[in-house]
Amino acid sequence: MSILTRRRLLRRAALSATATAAATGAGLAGTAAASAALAGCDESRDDRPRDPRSQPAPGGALRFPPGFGWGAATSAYQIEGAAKEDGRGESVWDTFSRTPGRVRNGDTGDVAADHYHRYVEDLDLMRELGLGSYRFSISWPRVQADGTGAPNQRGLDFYRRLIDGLHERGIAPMATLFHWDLPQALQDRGGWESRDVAQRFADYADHVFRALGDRVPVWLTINEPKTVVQNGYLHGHHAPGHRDPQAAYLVAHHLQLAHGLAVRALRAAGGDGRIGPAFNLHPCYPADSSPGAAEATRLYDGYENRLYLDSALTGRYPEDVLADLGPDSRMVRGIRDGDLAVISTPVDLVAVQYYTPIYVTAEGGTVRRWPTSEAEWQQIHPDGMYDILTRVTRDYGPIPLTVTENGLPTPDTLADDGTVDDAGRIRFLHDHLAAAHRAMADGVPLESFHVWSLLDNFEWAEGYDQRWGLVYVDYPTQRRIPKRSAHWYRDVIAAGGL
Ligand code: GCO
Repeated sequence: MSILTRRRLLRRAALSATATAAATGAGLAGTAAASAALAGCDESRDDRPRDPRSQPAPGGALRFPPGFGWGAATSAYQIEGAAKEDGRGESVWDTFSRTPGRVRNGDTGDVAADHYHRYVEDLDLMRELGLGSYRFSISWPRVQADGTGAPNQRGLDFYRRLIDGLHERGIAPMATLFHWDLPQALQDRGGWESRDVAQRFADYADHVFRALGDRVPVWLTINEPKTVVQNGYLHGHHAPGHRDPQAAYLVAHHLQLAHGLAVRALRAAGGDGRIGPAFNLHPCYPADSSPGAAEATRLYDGYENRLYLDSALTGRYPEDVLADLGPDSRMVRGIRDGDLAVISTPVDLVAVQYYTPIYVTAEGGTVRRWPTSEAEWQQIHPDGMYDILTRVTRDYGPIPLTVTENGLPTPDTLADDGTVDDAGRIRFLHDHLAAAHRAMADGVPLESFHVWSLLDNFEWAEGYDQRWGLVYVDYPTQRRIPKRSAHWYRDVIAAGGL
């Protein structure tokens, strides 16, 4: 399967198959392929969220170990707003979201959940939930408006206040250095296609470590490099909106390189902070029992998972993926001596983000096996959480793991009595936490779990249409209303289990 064929086989495949085929005309079946994939859905195996009255009660059988990190996650561009304040520069997402037709309803992150101004209220919400860990991201263009040079003190001060507020409330900060908001000035210089941007990232990371390194126990380098590769450079429905497979995999290499350089920067800066990558991993299963499906699934898994895991944890890119890309691909030509040693600089933990499995046909297409959430790329399959966690431990050894994202969008509405009943989220989280617990019982060193997301927020190309939060945000007033799932999660945390 060549790289061009691969273009339809990627994350959020059903969503993007039509766009990709339209963009390339590369012999893809396009809409027909997407419909055929959807037709493969086995509706008889329905684990759709069930009757809210049968929700499992907290305090039951599944205990998590003392000290387990009960958390929630967000990212800067999705919640902060304050797009032009305190010296913040433009990011690729400012550019992308302001480009007509790129984001649903023309939504942007200009205001988002206004967290930049309401962070104290949000910290108090976290305390009320009983969170032990909060994963957020630092906005590169707040720290360096154009991605280079001296850091912007006002930008760093915001994160210092946030981090101090977490400590005051007994919540451990977990900071992601890059959650997709590349300074636009760096994009103008080639973005992640430019090897130099990896070095710029290391310099930015160094500034952040020196300013905040004494107060952040866990750092994550790059959030979901795969999504930048696939959504940003293959399908074009995320910033910077390119559709260029050759560029995409060169970008993958540079993102991995940037990760390794940032790990080295933390070590050089000293201190006790731990660091690791944040990968969205997808368990890949053959859609049927044919040998062809097994073979196609293996390569698919290479692109989805091993490309990132192997390079960071074993210092090798998977041979099958390199062979598929070909020796003349921009990525393979872009790998220099010593790069893999940098990329595989030892890390302290690996962050796993799990949302959906993928079922692969002998032709290299995908089929749907489980009901989806409002996000049509997301099949609800809690066992996938067990499978991906146990697989990482089996294949890469007993490195500590954290789940840094897991969640779903639900059609939440604010009722007249002021409540938001998101029963589907409770069922989903219950079942995924139970699967994580099972993985731990089978030896996975999982230390924490973060629900995506703390707050409703800007869901990238979907704008504000999808609500992923434990806490409802009434955007016109910016009022926060904890959903039923927030109350449930609070009780789970208090009970130490399900
Ligand atoms: C991602 C990101 C988050 C998303 C979440 C829901 O995985 O795409 O890390 O920013 O909002 O995953 O799609």
